[in-house]
Amino acid sequence: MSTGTSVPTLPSDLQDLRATALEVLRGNDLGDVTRPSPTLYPHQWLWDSCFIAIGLRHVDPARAAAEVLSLLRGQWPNGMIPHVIFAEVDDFYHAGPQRWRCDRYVVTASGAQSTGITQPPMIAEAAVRVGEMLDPKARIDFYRALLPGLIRFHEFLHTERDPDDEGLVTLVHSWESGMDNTPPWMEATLPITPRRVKVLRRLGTAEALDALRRDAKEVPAEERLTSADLFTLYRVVRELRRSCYSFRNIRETEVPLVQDVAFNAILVRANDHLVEIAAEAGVKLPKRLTRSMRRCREAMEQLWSQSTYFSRDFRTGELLRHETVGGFLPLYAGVVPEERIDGLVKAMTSPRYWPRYGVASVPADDPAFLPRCYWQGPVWVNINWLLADGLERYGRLEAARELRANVLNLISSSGQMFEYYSPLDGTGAGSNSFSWTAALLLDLLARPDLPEIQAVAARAADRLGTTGVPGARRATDEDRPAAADAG
Ligand code: 2M8
Repeated sequence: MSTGTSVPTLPSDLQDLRATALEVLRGNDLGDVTRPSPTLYPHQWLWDSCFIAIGLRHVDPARAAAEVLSLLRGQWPNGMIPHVIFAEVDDFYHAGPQRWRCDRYVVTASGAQSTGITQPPMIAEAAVRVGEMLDPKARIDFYRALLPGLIRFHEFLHTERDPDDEGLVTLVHSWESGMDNTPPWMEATLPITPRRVKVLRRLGTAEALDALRRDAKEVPAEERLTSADLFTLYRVVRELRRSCYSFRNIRETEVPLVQDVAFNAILVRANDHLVEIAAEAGVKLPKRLTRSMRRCREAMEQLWSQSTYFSRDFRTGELLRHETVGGFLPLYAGVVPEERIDGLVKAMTSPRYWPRYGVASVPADDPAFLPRCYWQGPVWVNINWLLADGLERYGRLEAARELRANVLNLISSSGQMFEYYSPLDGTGAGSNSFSWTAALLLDLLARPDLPEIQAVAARAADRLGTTGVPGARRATDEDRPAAADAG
């Protein structure tokens, strides 16, 4: 990674924040891949690398392109790009290669070890963002290098994971959604709880399992999923392994099968980007794939009910009526009819999702809500990036700025790159020195409307009685250009 020259237009205090972000990325740099954090996540994760590339492009576009291309190293012969490609480090990760034993079934493109599941398909988004920073020749070369693998990945999702041609892609593990312990997923996973966990739960002694877990050595257990949930997720891995990671076998087991709303929304957007990438590289997409893309976009409508979007159970066809931030991601996909937009914006900025900071991963009035616990309440920077991007494309510039300003306030109040933040008091939680927080901060700081975002952040900080963003008061209403807000 290059040194990342300073950005001349940035106030000096934001330069410091930027320097911290760069330091985090440099510290997590493993060569041409970046790990999410130094201790808890020592390998390469699919969607993490994509968000990381979106930030890195502002510092070193060639390195960002390498980060995206490196995901192809893990590609399976069936087209799947795995959720984790294991680095050759001493394995202290709690769900390392020995839990998956995938090398018994497949050889990845590079021979690297991997998990047997995938993750939200952010690759095309990252590719387009990185492509914007490359000169035309380098961009076309990059797209051409990426396209064959990327097309096969999208084909895998639309065929292997949509075997009944319903339009929506089905996930086989909550880790595929990226939102590991989000309530609808944990509900769907309940039937496969191992017997010993059920017994311990019944006896009220499930914390006896705490001593057996590795992840809680890095981060306080109360900021992670419960041991009962974790051991249930390990059980799902065992079933997947026994099914040789083939959907045809998996569907015959008790493994939860979910048409995840956020994943499918990200796929719809990724498909749009794939069309753009292929057009620029002069590559024709297979007809069957373009048909699947269209059907996926149309099928998103089946996930809408009354006031939000939900995930759906693949086996029963029933919506999993448990609200989460995932229900807003169709905004990112661009599939929401105009008459629903203001209602969704109102909901995401209401005290349920924005008690003090937003947008929370689970509404604050949900019985499962825990402000500092992983995907059960905290604010995640990557999800807010996706939501702001969607809002902007719908012309809701003011709302997009609110989200970005809130993220800026959250990060700058501690000056550190946490994995997630409490929506109640803004404190950081989970792993520290977390790569996608750092990378998406770099992306935010490079935005041309940064002065406007700073002004919104300053107003929010005044309202909340907090210190707010360093340098924010330099961008007052007076010195900013006439706002062209449509939102
Ligand atoms: C978290 O998930 C991993 C399993 O994939 C874990 O807890 O060990 C999630 O937040 C996921 O979305 C993220 O990609 C990963 C690495 O940051 O960590």
